[in-house]
Amino acid sequence: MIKERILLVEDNKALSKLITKKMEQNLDYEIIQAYSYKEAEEILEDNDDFFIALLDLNLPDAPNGEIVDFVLSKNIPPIVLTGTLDNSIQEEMKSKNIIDYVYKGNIDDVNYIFSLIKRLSKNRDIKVMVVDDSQVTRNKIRRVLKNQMFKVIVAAHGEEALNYLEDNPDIKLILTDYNMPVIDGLELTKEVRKKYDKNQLIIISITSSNEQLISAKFLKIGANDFINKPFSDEELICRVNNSLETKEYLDKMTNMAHLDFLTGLYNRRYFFEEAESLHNSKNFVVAMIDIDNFKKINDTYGHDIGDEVIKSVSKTLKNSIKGADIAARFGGEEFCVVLKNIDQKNAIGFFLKLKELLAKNKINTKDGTIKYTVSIGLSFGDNDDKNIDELLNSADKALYKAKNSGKNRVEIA
Ligand code: GH3
Ligand code: MG
Ligand code: MG
Repeated sequence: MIKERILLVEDNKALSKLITKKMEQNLDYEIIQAYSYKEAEEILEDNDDFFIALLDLNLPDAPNGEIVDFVLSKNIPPIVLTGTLDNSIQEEMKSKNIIDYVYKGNIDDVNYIFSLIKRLSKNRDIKVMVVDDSQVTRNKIRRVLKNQMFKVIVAAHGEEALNYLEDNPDIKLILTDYNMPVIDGLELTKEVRKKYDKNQLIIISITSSNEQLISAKFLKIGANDFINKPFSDEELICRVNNSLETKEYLDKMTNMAHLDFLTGLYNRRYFFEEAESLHNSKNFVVAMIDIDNFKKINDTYGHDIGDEVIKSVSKTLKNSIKGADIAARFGGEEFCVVLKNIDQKNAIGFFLKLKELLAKNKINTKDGTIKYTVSIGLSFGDNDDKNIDELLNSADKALYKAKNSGKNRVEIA
């Protein structure tokens, strides 16, 4: 895959090299360096497809930040680097559609750029809805968020917001005003919380500083945070980023608690949580899969090669299932797969093919490549009979039958 590119225009070659080196170590972007306005011009003439640009305000052939307008005219969002903290320049830059204004004083500031770029790459996939009856405020917030690369939807009141949310269930964050016609911010928050909890959808309320009681009320009914009016662009961005980072951290923790460490498949505990929903499905199949003679693989080639075999099974499982199907590692070299909405004939076909696919996998060892086989036991369910424990039990019995009939087989309970 071709890497996206970042343009770095900086005449201090030592700093440019340092930033480039650190960025290439930390981020998955190709960095194109220019040391002057003219060089940047030539590069962009050739190809102006850049994710962002990092721009020094003071270049030998463009001493007053001319590069910023030039890059903006090419629709590339800029991060401005500056050696001075001069207020008037800062104010002038803030009126432009730049991502951020970074003082390049020391290594911490350079590190800040990396975290900013990582944030921006995530923001591109995040939908934010701004709900405010004032068009001026709406547009101001939209502009700030767009400069941070968010996908932004605006709504003029709570009812409109609820309609948009219905059509865009992937909205991750709502910024809402309090006073609005039809449905106000509090009502909106209450409605949204009926469907989405605090970790699924972030709500930040925007209230006037004389409405402290309202802010508290927002928090009590489930807003994640609030911002007092008037607020600076920076405060808005920081509040939004903080909430998103908390959410991402929690998502990661939840994910880790659900996944098996070695394979990234669901773990046994999470499998049972997921299996709860099975009583809503018709026609599903439960398969217990166990690697044949695995102990021998471990004994002959070592535990690490054993782990490689386990990972290779997992990879094939992940690639073979789709949508709502579940694949979990139950422990050791034992796996469970549930396929939903499938009839018995197709299910048997699927697992016979899976068995063949697994038998083709090759594992490289220092003593040459090795292959392995699996045995599979199946049991079938639909919504009105057996619970998951019973189904697992019969799949286990079928597996036992497969092992006793010579292994490398699919058996049915
Ligand atoms: P069968 O064909 O009847 O399934 O025999 P088997 O040798 O595959 O099964 P058995 O249950 O006798 O041995 C499984 C072995 O798997 C024993 C255990 O040490 C090993 N094992 C369990 N977990 C792991 C793991 O995470 N990594 C590795 N490498 N080995 C593991
Ligand atoms: Mg085994
Ligand atoms: Mg076993």
